[in-house]
Amino acid sequence: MRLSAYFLPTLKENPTEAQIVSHRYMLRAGMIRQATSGIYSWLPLGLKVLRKIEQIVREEQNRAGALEILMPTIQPADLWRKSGRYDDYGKEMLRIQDRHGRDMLYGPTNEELVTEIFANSVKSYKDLPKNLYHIQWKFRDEVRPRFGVMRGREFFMKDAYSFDIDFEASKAAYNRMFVSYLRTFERLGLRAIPMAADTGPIGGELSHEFIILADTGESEVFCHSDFLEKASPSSAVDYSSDLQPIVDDWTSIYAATDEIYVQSDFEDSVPEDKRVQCRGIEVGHIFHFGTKYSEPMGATVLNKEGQNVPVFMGSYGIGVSRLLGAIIEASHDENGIIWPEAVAPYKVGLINLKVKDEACVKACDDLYQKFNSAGVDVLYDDRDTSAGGKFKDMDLIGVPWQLVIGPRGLKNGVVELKNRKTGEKEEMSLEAALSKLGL
Ligand code: 5CA
Repeated sequence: MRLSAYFLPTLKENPTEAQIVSHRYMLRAGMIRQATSGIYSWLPLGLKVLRKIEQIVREEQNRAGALEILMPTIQPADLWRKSGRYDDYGKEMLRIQDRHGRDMLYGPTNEELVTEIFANSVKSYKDLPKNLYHIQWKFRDEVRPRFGVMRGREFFMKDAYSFDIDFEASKAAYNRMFVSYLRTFERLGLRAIPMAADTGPIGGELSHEFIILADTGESEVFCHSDFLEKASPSSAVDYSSDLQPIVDDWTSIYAATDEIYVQSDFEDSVPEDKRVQCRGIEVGHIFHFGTKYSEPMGATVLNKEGQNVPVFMGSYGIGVSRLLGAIIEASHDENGIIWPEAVAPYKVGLINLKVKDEACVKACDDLYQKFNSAGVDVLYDDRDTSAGGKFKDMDLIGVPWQLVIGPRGLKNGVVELKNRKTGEKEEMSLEAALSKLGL
């Protein structure tokens, strides 16, 4: 992408409404704009990262055997009356009426709708297990929307729903999602810690929140420092095998949010020098809730004995749009964002220091062509602006590599390659720079 043709409305000043660094940088880097409280438009740079995160989440869901569907954002209220949650959900639910006066709502989550889809189509234990997921916008009329995409009112969520014949099978489904979450967050360059958690309005008896440690997080958390060094399951993990040992390994050491934290348990199970007490951002939440929805909504199947039984269910959420904020909170410096390569909007920022110099233009245009043909995402700063401004913008938007082309360097046959994360700058031949960038 040529910057001269892009839409990247960066801001020099810190927007006053943004209290935390990720919100500030997302506004300053021209990634999002607020439409109204807790509701955002996604500009090209923000949308590109959102899509990259979404794709990693999708790949790991598919790998774990979940099947992608797409349910609507608007749902009929009657479905929620059936489960008994229409009144329980309170003011957080955005209620709407259509032109015929029928009650509708903008979905805050999808247990009811997916249970109905399942109930209408699956009749036998032979069709189980099933796990259906979608990645769709949700709306919750939060009391205090804040911190940009971290706590929005409209936000993008991956939600998966598992259906099984009994508790044992349902626990195996829960374990598959547990392991796939560890892998997903690892691929996103994050260390997310599974913590025993409260189930809130979703309900159920077994639940883990996946939490990233960060000062700006909304929850207070307590855990063992060993979590910070633990290796995540590899891509070779076999989802058809028994995953209980992996789940046991990740749940045998202490980690809890303040909602269920018990001081004496923490102190008894974690040596003093290993105790971590800090704040965290919830990026995922998984629940097992048995027959809480299948029973009232009539989601039953015939079991081996020919009896009709309600299915055991779980639901599994990842805050896809929240993850942008969480990644920035975990990876930034005073100059801007530092994207992990897996989710970076562009891998290389190509900076032409002098757009009036023919040799520079030719060298940059050639390079731009090369990157594009090799399928390397490149952002080419071909604007007629100051070098200082170009460096600042490139640092702010956090592209992992900056390749700087100037007239003096070209004369000496060298270019400059900067690593955004380490800040290291190196002069080298163009060939050497390209080979470092995988070309
Ligand atoms: N139905 C279940 C699981 S599918 C559910 O809704 N779980 S949840 O309420 O915990 O939400 C799942 C994830 O969405 C959370 O872990 C969080 O990362 C994200 N999330 C929840 N509320 C918001 C919000 N207001 N803004 C941004 N992300 C949110």
